[in-house]
Amino acid sequence: TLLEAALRRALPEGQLLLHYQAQVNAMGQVVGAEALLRWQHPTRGMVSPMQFISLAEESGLIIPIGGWVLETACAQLNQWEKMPVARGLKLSVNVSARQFRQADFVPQVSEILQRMGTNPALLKIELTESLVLDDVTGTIEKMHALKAMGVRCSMDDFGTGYSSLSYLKRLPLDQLKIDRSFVRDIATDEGDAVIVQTIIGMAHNLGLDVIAEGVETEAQQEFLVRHGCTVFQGFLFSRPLPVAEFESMLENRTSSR
Ligand code: G
Ligand code: G
Ligand code: MN
Ligand code: NA
Repeated sequence: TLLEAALRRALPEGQLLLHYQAQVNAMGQVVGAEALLRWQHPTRGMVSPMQFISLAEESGLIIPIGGWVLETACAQLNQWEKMPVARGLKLSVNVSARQFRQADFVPQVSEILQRMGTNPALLKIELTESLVLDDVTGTIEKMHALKAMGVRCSMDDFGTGYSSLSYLKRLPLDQLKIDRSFVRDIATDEGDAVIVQTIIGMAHNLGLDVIAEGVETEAQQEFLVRHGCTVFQGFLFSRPLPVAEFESMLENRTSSR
């Protein structure tokens, strides 16, 4: 297709970039960021990942693109380590099923970290429930290998898939990320409120960190804090930003404290 041909050129022509969305703790400090892929096309404008990630998966282009995302994330972490205002920030990277299923995914992550000289403890891989369910045993093995390397894993969009408790406890996860569809109506929908409380309790009982995504209002944050969730991501704090704006935001937040 036309879009596929254009996407094929995106990487060599330097049209891909990462935006960064802050992850904030209960004290309002930025403790990390999520890297979100953007495609700046010369005539189509900014193309959303919603429009091209599935195409990248089907065409196999996600393999080189996913490698570029990991390498760019590591380069960014290296930069941030040199900046007082950004030192120690963790960076979460979304990995698609097809990319994760590659036999050499773990060696590839290792190779990039080593070549870039990046501290593995600063990198977090976001996986989805459907990716895990594709091949539970294989996923567990790969997650153990990542953990041994010092890389952390987070379960993205948690609650939207079909995770069972029996294998959730077998996964060497570090974090559950509460899907924003549950956070949206947390203050008004009793069902969503119960689901969110249950996810937070489950995370704590399994010894996992928990982060809520899609936090847009003070009321949502207050509910989350009241129920023990202490890390947040959402428009209430910051939109996904180009790196220069992300860094300005860090400086402004730090100097105004
Ligand atoms: O920021 P937002 O609208 O842009 O992201 C839309 C979707 O694209 C989300 O589901 C997100 O997980 C996915 N996405 C964003 N960046 C990446 C990436 O680098 N790799 C993969 N596989 N998915 C991504
Ligand atoms: O699927 P994943 O969680 O990786 O994708 C993150 C998506 O959530 C991106 O599309 C990002 O732009 C979007 N997002 C981040 N914060 C908010 C928010 O507060 N509200 C809404 N509606 N979307 C958000
Ligand atoms: Mn994500
Ligand atoms: Na998500």
